[in-house]
Amino acid sequence: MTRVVGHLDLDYFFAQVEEVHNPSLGGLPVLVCVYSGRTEDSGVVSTANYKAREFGIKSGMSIALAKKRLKGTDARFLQLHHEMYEDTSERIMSLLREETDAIEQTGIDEAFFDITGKSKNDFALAASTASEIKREVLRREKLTCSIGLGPNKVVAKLASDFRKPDGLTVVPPQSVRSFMDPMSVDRLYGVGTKSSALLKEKGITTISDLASADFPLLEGLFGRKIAVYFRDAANGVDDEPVREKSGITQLSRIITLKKDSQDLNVILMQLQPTFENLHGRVTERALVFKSISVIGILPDLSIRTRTKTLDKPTAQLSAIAENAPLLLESLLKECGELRRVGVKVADFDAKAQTSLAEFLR
Ligand code: TTP
Ligand code: MG
Repeated sequence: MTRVVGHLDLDYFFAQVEEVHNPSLGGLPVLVCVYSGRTEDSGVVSTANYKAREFGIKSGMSIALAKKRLKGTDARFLQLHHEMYEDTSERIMSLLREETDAIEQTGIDEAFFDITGKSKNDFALAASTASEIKREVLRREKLTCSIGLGPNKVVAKLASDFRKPDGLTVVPPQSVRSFMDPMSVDRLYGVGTKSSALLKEKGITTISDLASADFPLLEGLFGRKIAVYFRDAANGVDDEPVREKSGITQLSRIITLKKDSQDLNVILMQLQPTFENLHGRVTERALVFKSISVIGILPDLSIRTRTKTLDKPTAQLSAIAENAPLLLESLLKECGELRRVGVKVADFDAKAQTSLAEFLR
């Protein structure tokens, strides 16, 4: 089935948020910097507005070099306000969630979204939805963003990057090849610096070169799995779904015992109902876990834990229900009375949650 997938990326995000909060910055080169504190100018540029970019300013550049390039201008060098960017990002992601069928956040200022259902598979309708999203972001947050639309994530990502700032680039299925073919191979989602250097050594410089490259050659360079991904992506083929990631590293549930206790059965009676609750939260998020822990909090509030690592990841309730009592028994042998007790699952299987392209990045 053909899909309509979008990618949204805020323009010069940290610097733009700073401009919104301080309108007197309007029109000036603005740089948001990470100061290391060693000397007044040690540190790097996190990002810069487009005015500053006219002077060759880039993310990651040293502050000292940026100052040199901007000598004689009225440039403003600002400190990071990470919480402010996080808050703004969270509001924009909720907005995007409201306006689309599904989203997948891939960074503080970017996300894929799926509007196949909402646009009834019609790219013209999808384009007006994308315009509406841009208008809403501007209305609610006073921020501009760039959006790309395509039949999958690979194309959508290239499209959002194509026209910036304040861009909207729509690439329907019939235009995919002509849109991608002339682009440099390192623009492709998942092709990092190392892979692109290897490809360029073999004379593969454009996406079209990669699309028609000898498959055994690619397989020799990268192994089968990655070679298949590169070949398909270069041909505009990508079946990765847009799916929300939890971003969490552990889930736990802790209860306070009715009375401090050292009795395994008494504690288990109270702890058991949390197993199902915890398991429900695991399955809701489609996670698989590889470790289970029991946490005990003593009357003096010190904490003891016991952890079991499983042979392979699982999402089974029985893995919790069978291992937690054994862990609790072993914990009680060592520490006497408990005041609070909990159970935790962690070591979620990253591969189950990450697409190959992201893994490569
Ligand atoms: P980007 O989206 O890569 O950059 P940007 O939003 O500043 O500019 P563009 O208009 O080209 O999208 O990154 C988002 C934010 O992440 C950026 O505002 C600051 C931060 N960032 C860094 O701190 N260091 C970096 O090297 C990069 C690339 C980004
Ligand atoms: Mg951005």
